[in-house]
Amino acid sequence: MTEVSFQVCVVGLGYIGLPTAAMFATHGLRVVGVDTDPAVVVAINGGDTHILEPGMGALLREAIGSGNLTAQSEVQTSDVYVVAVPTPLTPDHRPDLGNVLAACRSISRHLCPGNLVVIQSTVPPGTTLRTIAPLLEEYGLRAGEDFTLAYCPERVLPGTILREIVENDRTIGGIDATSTGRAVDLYASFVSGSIYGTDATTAEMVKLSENTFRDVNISLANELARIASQVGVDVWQVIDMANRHPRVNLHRPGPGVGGHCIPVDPWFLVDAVPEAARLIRTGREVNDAQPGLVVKVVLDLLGHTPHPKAALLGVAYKADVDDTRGSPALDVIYGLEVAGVAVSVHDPHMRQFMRPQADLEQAFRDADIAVLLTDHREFQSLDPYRLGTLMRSRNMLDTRHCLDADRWRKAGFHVDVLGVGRVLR
Ligand code: SAJ
Repeated sequence: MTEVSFQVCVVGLGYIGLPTAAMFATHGLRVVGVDTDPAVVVAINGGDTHILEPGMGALLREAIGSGNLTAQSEVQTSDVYVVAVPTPLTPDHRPDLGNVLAACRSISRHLCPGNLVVIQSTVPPGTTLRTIAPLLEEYGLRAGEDFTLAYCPERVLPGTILREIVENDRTIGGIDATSTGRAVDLYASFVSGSIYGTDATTAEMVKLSENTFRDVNISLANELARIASQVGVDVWQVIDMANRHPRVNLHRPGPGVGGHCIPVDPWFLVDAVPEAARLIRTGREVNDAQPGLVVKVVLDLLGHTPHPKAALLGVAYKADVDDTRGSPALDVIYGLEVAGVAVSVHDPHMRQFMRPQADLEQAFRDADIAVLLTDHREFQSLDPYRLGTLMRSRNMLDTRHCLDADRWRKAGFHVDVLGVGRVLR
């Protein structure tokens, strides 16, 4: 019998895996976290978090200080294995399960009778039962008989992860009732929310349905913005008033849908059952077209300005985070630069970005237009009078309905707001 040094092995130490590993460790379990990035392993063992999440540093130091958490680059023999690795899309919008399958192959070599394996990564419906179980059985153990296997999706919101990872209700689905029960007991070690047991495929579908609900509803808001622009009404006032209805919850239009979940997960359903997932595919296409519409509006506003320059406010995919993964701002930058517009980017939340960042005044200096792409809270207190004096012409396009347009207009700006008075085709 192989000596078991750890109770839980968490494979993947990203924005889900690291908080999860630290939670298990600070609730009395001996945990080894595994990551393929040596820099991540070194940082975590030194108590330094690479995940910029409020409270993560303190939780990690508590976990490391307790002696219950260590990070390594290889899977270690444990009682429980948790897979929390990314599942991105291929260029043709197919699920890329490479990381999950590699993690499961590493685990299968260590599997012993009585072990539990939990998949947290977002996967297409049926993956745990039909793809992962057989892969884990390659050394002869039988899923459900020799080891238990369950799917436990995560639904934390970046920025509030450490509260939500404990308080959110959870869905956990096993390949059989015993697997469900064992996984529920594991997460009950730190989860205060209600835990709902089901089967693995249902749990996979629950996760995908949550994010697809959001993506489709954002696409509805974006389509209403286009219609409102052409009808000649203010979509933000329409949404605000429609949401006074006790059962209406229209989402918010924007320059597109970013992050590495909302724009990704719906494609898992489209890929699984393409002939049925028509609305879901259309929603994705509507949202993916938003950055191009923003570029078109900016170019319209710039007209024939010689050597135009745009100041972009915000590059993160959503307010008050420092993450640009899938950010629509990246598409806007590309589209403007391809059209010959010089672009300077200012984002107070970005510590490191793929291009030199301008400070606020550098960004606005000699600009012909400012485009707000991310509604970071800092932008609401910008001084239009000071910034206006730096610009060549005072144009502002607010794609998030974030600014006080009247205040900017009083400072001499021509202000356009996405979905208000500007025809979005
Ligand atoms: N967005 C809009 N309009 C809206 C809401 C969002 O344009 O009304 C945009 C945001 O600006 C952003 C993108 O959509 O670019 C995604 O934003 P988000 O608020 O959905 O945030 P995420 O992706 O960080 O978190 C989502 C959450 N899922 C749901 O709310 C159903 C979170 O609970 C999940 O855990 C997370 O995806 C995930 O990792 O799956």
